[in-house]
Amino acid sequence: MPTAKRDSVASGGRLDAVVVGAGFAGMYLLHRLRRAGLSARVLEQGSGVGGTWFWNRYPGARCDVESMEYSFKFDEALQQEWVWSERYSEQPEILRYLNHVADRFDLRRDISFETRVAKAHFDDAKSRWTVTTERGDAYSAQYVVMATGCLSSTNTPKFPGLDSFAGRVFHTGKWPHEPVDFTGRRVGIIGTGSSAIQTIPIVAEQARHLTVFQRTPNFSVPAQNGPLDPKVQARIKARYGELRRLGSQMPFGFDVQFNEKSALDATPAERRAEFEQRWAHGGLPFLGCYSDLLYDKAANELAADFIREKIREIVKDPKVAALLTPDSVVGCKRLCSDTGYFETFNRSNVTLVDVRSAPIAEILPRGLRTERQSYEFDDLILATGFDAMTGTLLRIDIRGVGGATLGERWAEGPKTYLGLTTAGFPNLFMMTGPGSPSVLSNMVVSIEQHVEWIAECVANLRARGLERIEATPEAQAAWVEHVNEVADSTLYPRCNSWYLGSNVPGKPRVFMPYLGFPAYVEKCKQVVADGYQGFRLA
Ligand code: NA7
Repeated sequence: MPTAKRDSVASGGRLDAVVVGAGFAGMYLLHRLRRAGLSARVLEQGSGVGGTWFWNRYPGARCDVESMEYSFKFDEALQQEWVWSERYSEQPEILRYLNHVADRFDLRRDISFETRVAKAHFDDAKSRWTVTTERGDAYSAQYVVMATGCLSSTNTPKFPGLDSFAGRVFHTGKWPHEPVDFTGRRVGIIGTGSSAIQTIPIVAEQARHLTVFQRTPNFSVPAQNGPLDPKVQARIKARYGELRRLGSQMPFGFDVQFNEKSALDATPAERRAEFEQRWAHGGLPFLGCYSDLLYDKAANELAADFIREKIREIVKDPKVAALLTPDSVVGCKRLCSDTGYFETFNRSNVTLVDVRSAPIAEILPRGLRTERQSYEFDDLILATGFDAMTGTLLRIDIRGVGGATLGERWAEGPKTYLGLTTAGFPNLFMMTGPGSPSVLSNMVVSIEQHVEWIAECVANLRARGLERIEATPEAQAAWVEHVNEVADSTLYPRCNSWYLGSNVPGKPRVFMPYLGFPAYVEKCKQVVADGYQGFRLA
């Protein structure tokens, strides 16, 4: 992996664009901007490419979108040559893929690694941004694109005594690069979200004892992962373009086939058959079992009951099964996709502790104390999630017109136009920002759509001799209202989730992603067709 070096464009260098982040988004954007003839530099805090897949190295980390879809489609040769080994790829394979992409398109020469951005300030008179790194290097750029990822700022709750813990502490979202061995160790894990659900079965196999501290049980469906048959892969590749197109026409931008029927119109036997078939198929497509699953509480409850029954069938101890059974809405938090999660609680070396009825009071040097009792362990895993979607953007000191900070503008929650731009911050783009489908879609598909929209926009401005694009406050207000209306028509706002920011104390409760990839793409196209409607160009 390349190491940090002060590069020649820093300290006064002028660029067309600075891109923050070298994950899927920053990498493809760099490629497209270069192709459009722009000088661009990517600033990346990690020592390598990969973003999410660079940091989330915890055992069992895996994508919940199938490999054949969770990959770039922009280059035919790339999508034909890369061979995936499993239906759902594990983190190391996705990271290898992204390193391959970096080599293939010679991206590294325009990426500064181990470079954390501290500030991005807009100079109104010059219509340029100055981006300053924590090392103090400054870049002057006409455009800044925040390709900082939706789940890139980890959330570590302020547990009293955390610093006093004498053993090793890990966060799933910032896992060490060296392999971590839990053999013979007593391990405690806090959290039962997606990351925990993936890592618990693996850690349980290694550890002497694993204690799982659960505040809220989660719905999870087996991933039904396995090796990807080369014949299946070849068949997909033979009509890749067509399949990708079909995927992008679906609500989540990938192959989640939605049954058009209402769960309430089906007979109990039909419903059972549908749920069983979805369970056997595995993973997120379970959400497509009925058209009203995400809209009607009664319909949702039928699917919820099916999963609850499965949990009771799998988990032998009825008390443990009851604790693992969610009472919330299926899909309201991101549905988890697992390999042997519920089965893990049948192991004699795994204990489940409910920290909803007795919250964690403090971390002790050799374990933790809940309001009920103390537990001992040698290593602590925090699977406590992320300050999602806005966390990383707000940690950077971003100042737009008149020196207004993004933090001030977003004090009551993020406000964007199309999740791509925000009023008062000209020539600043966000990749998969709040108000875009982002985390409610196949991220790679959403990323490609945003990259292509931004690259086309910048080329369009240049061709017309324009220097500046900025969302109007009116277009932004209308978009924010629309995003909320769409969310309010669903069951998503009915539970606490990181989609709503409710996992981070003090964060405004606002539903951040936009539901409906195809409608969103149409809107973005229409905005362009109408001469960048909702934007002020100069
Ligand atoms: P999540 O889904 O936000 O899960 C975090 C977990 O940590 C969740 O079970 C939380 O319980 C728990 N948590 C957080 N704070 C506390 C405190 N203070 N006490 C006890 N438990 C706590 O993050 P993940 O990393 O698992 O997944 C994020 C996304 O990454 C996922 O949706 C996929 O898209 C990939 P809570 O539910 O808040 O009660």
